[in-house]
Amino acid sequence: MTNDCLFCRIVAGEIPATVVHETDRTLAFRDIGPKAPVHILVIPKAHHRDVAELATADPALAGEVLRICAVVAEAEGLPERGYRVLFNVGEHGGQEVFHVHAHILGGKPLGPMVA
Ligand code: DGP
Repeated sequence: MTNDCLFCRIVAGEIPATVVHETDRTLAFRDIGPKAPVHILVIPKAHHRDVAELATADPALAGEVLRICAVVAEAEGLPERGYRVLFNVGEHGGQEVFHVHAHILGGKPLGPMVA
């Protein structure tokens, strides 16, 4: 837990969030500014800056985050039509919150990825 990290504070219950799934090591909650009908963030509870740092420090936990993405997508009914999972990394990647999070986006056609 780092006191100045927004998502650590959500994990600690200090900032409210609409939680859709929780395990010992992960938390999934709805994005505050959804970019699609379904927009959920999946995070490890432990603080890691981005997915590269997480995958290096704790590859099992990185895998667990991906597994939870599949679980949450299933619970939201997304697999039939498809959905997107993405990680933003760093300034050029558009990362704004420096506690690694997977975005799950779905519920409408998302089209091709654009830079
Ligand atoms: P990124 O650009 O990849 O760092 O995405 C950060 C996301 O976090 C962005 O889509 C908006 C979301 N977000 C920011 N603050 C909050 C918050 O306080 N609560 C929730 N639920 N989502 C937040």
